Amino acid sequence: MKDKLQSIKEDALSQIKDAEMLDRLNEVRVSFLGKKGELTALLKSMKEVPPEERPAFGQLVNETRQQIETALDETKKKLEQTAMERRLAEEVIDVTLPAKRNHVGHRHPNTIAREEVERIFVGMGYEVVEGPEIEYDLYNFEKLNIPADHPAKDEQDTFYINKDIVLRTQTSPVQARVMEQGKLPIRMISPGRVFRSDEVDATHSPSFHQIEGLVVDKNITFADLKGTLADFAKELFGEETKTKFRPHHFPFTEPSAEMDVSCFKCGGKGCRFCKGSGWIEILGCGMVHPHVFEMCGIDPDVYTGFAFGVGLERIALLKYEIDDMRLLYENDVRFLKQF
Ligand code: 2NL
Repeated sequence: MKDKLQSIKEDALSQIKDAEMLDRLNEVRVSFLGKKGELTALLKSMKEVPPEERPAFGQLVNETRQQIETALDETKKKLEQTAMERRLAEEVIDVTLPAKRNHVGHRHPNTIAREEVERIFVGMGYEVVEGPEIEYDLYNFEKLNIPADHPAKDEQDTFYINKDIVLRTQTSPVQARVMEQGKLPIRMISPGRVFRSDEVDATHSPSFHQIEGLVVDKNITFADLKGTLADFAKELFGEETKTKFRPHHFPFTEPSAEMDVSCFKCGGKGCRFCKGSGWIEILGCGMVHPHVFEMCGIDPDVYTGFAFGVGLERIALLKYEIDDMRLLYENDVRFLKQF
C-alpha cells in the first residue's frame, strides 16, 4: 500500500509539472483527488491495511493529498500568471487608431425649411400653432367655405376615416379652430403634415407638409398681405428678391392670388431653374372670405384678414435644388447630410 501511495504521489506530481494549460491541470486534479480519483480509491481500500497501521497510513495519505494540493495550487497560480501575461501581450490597444465614428443623424431639409419659415414669422410677431392631423370634415372643408358638393371634396383627393372625419388636406382647420376661440387679433402660422389621395411621383406624395398663415384684425388690407409676403420672400430667398401677385381662386379667400418670386438663380433673366420665365411660383394667398369669418364666429363687418399657404416640400426642393420629392422621404442619411 505504501508503495502504491508513493507511486500515486510521483505520478501526480509529474503530471502536474507537465500540465501546460489550466484545463489539463483540472483534469489531473479530478483524476487524483476527485470522487473517483486514485487517492480517494486508496482511502476506500483502507480496510486492507492491518488495524494497528491504519492511523499512520491514514496520516500518510493525508500528507500526500496535501502535497498534491499544494503542487496543484502553485502550478495553477503559475499558469494563470502566464495566461494573463500572454493576453496582455496579445491584446495590445493601439491608442493611435482612429476612434469609431459616432453616426448622429441630420436635420431633414423639410425641418430646416420649416424652422427657417417659423423664424421669419415669429420675428414678425406671429404665433406657431399646431392642430390635429385627423380632422372633422366640418373644420377641414365646411368652415373653409368648401361645401359638400365642391370639386375639391372629390373622394379621390381625400382620405376619409368615415363620412365626418378625414385626414386633413390643409392646415387651415387649425386656423379655423383658433378663430372660433374668439381671441382677436390673430397673427399665426400653422405648420404641419397634410394628406391627399395622390399617386407618388417627383412632385406629389399622399402625405406632405404645409405652412399656412393667418392675420385677423381691424383694417387689415391687401396691402398688408403684399407687404408681409414680400418681406417674407426677401428673408427666405435674399434681399434682392422681387415678388408679383397673380389673380387666382381659392374657396376660402376673396380676392385670392398666387405669389411668384423672382428666380434666385438667375435674378429674373430666365434660366433652366425657372424654366426661362424668371419667376418661380411660391404660395397661394388672399383676403379671408367673409363667409369663412361668419362660420368661425367673427364679424366680417368689423374684422378683415389675410391668409396664405405654402408647401414646405416645395420650399425645401427649391432652396436646396432637389429635383425629386421622393428623395425627401427616403431618409438616406447620405442624402440628408448634404443640406
Ligand atoms: C396654397 C394655398 C392657401 C389659405 C391657404 C386660409 C385659411 C383660413 C382662411 C382663409 Cl382659416 N385662408 N388659408 C388661403 C389662401 C391660400 O393655400 O396653394 N397652399 C399650398
